[in-house]
Amino acid sequence: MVIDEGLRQVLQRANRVVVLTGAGISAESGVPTFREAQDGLWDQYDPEDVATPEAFQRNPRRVWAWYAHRRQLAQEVEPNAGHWALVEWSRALSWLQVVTQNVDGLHQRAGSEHVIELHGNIHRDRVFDGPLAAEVDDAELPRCPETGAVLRPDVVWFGEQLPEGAMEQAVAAVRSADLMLSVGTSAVVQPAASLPLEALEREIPVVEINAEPTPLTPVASWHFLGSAGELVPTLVRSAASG
Ligand code: BV8
Repeated sequence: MVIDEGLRQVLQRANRVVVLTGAGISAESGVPTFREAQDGLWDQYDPEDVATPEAFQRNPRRVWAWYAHRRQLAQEVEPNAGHWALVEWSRALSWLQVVTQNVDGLHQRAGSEHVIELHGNIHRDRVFDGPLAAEVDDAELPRCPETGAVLRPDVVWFGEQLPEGAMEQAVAAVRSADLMLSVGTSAVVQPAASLPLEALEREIPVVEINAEPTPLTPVASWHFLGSAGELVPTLVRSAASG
């Protein structure tokens, strides 16, 4: 990772940093990325088949099996050097705001505070407020102990609104930042993917760290191809080197 003079200056002057993260920052903890989560056991389903309200309405048992599998994985792993480096950096700044698309809760486990979870959290459940398809046998489904209502994972599915206020908070953080990072995301899912573009429109530098090029790569102020677990700590060390 070659950090040129321009980036070194930006890192050293940075005081208010927003970091957008995706599945790539959790990959080295052993959590399959969202795309990989469709491999192995799940390669026969595409996200539209298991991560939409319609999929749950039609086949809640199958959707629960996928989320229970991923919840178990997320419970068994630990944060990695990428998560930890953001916590360390936050201590040297006025503030560092993590805005994550991940539902695994690893940023919080590493010690990041006030994390904005744009797509919810796989460790939480909430009541499913739609009707289930008539033919569904809902006998085995998890239910709210108080009301008996069918529960669903508290994540945002495709076609669903983000949690109340999440995007507003994220946009506000971007607008008052002096540096933004995009780490480990394929940068295609909206509206999360619009956040780095909002920064660039306001001439706030955006640094991308990802294992492969994305639609953000050509417009990012700097981009580094590689692993978050290695490159994020290197970037943080450069910022702290004064
Ligand atoms: C909404 C939670 C509005 C669930 C997720 C056409 C055009 C534009 C938009 C749309 C469209 N059609 C539909 C839409 C809207 C849709 C969307 O954006 N679709 C995309 C596919 C085009 N968006 C929505 O539906 C959103 N809601 O728009 O509502 C609305 C308006 C009115 C009325 C109602 C609604 C909701 C989207 C949220 C969906 N939920 N997750 C769950 O997790 O099960 S999305 C899920 O996939 C993730 O959360 C993440 O956001 C997204 C992409 O995943 P990534 O995190 O980027 O992971 P991915 O695997 O893709 O990439 C990982 C990257 O890391 C890779 O690039 C890889 O190279 C890299 N990597 C791997 N290892 C490493 C690494 N990098 C560094 N180091 C490593 N070690």
